Amino acid sequence: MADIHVGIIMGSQSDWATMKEAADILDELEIAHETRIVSAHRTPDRLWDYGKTAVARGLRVIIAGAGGAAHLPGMMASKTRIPVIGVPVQSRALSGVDSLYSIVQMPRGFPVATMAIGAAGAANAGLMAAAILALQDPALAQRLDAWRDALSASIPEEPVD
Ligand code: RP5
Repeated sequence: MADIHVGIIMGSQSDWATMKEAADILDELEIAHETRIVSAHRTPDRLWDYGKTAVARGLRVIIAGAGGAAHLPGMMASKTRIPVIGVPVQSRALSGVDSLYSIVQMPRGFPVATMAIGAAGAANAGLMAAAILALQDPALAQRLDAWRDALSASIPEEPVD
């Protein structure tokens, strides 16, 4: 089995519909990954253990999605030097602006690469993880280039009624 270099973590089962977009992109690009529910508030010990063991387990990128008071990506970034890509999940009350602000405004020293709110942000998180890994993996770089070319080729030149 391929080594797992990407961890997708999320604050709740309810985030999975969004975070699956990241997992689907990784599947398309044949990047092995794991998925876990890790909540900054409900399972803080699980968060700590995940961050503490991430380097030793061989992870190279962590995609972290959460909504509302979305502290998971930032707390994970404080616990590991592995790049953390944050996905603001669209919340019911504030449409994900709360999630975005919670994730993007990190203090100097502990960055989180923050994506757009919702499904597009999650898909882009998968692509960002792929781009990071492709720097050291020529075969993956080729697959990513082909994926991007196919997307460009699928865009029509003219709109239709
Ligand atoms: C956050 O609270 C989760 O990331 C989720 O987006 C939000 C709501 O969680 P549930 O109440 O649906 O479990 O921690």
